[in-house]
Amino acid sequence: MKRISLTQHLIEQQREHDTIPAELRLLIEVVARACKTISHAVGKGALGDVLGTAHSENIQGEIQKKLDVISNEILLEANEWGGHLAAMASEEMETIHPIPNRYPMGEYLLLFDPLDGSSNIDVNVSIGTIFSVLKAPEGMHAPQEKDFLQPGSKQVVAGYAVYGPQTVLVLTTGNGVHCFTLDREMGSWVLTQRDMKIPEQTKEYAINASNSRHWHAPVKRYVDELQAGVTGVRGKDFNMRWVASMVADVHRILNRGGIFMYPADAREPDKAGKLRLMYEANPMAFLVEQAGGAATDGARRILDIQPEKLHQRVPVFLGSADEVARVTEYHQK
Ligand code: P6P
Repeated sequence: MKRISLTQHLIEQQREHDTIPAELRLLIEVVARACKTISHAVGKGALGDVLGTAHSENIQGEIQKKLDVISNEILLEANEWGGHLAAMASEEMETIHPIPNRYPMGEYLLLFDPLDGSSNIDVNVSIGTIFSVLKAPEGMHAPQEKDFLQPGSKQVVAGYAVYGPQTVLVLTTGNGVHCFTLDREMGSWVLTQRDMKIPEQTKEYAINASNSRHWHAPVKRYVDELQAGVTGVRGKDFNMRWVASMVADVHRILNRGGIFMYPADAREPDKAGKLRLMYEANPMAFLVEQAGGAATDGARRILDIQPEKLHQRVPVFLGSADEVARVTEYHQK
């Protein structure tokens, strides 16, 4: 594949599809640069005094790791001066973050999980950044939470970075899913996979199986059938993976197929699973659908869900289209 930079790719996409105006290209390049900075910080590990907890809690009531806070700051600082955003929202911040008055306000809203998979930080397992871009409502002057509450189908950009053996950036602007690998010597993002596609069939599933006694019947039935393998109705054996970093599991699925599940379960009946709609499920659903896969909450297409709260959670079933259709059908029965 001809090795082109992120900038050249975005300009070529703009020429071909007219979907990436200059302000949006700037936004993507600024976020990509911030992911480079986060990758650098993550890569220091114990040498950089970045491991361990920050002795603070986030809105989710989760203890923040130092790198959660550092990554959040990196994204805020990188994006607030550029004039391309009206406001930002993050898993690590209770309320939205309007652009300070000293900077011009743009027409986009940026949402992110600055460092997803925090339980893996201190043990050197892949983690990542997830981000989503919406357009600010017409005529909006002072951004409020309600301006962010748009269904995932309104996203104009979604992407993630994985800080793993390689640092990769996976991006969609609505015309396919493309992967860039960080060339650390040059400090540049290089296009390494164009138009990623998820196989409709798979032999791999991802779920935290330690919760199986809490699963509702449709999930229990679906996973039991996978585990029965050739001896059961599926007639073939399956393999299981669970990284406990959504970005790593989704990246594997985009590369070789699979189904990722984080269902609601009986542990907390009024809690709709663990993952957040606005900055985890929605961006990943946009990417997965653009790669020919599917993403539902067990009943509805994730991208059709009308959000009610910025940090609301949602059950997630995403990946190979045939498997998502099957487990979703089981929920209808
Ligand atoms: P569990 C990471 O904390 C995360 O939000 C996702 O990245 C990941 O898929 C999930 O939670 C892991 O959850 O319950 O297995 O630790």
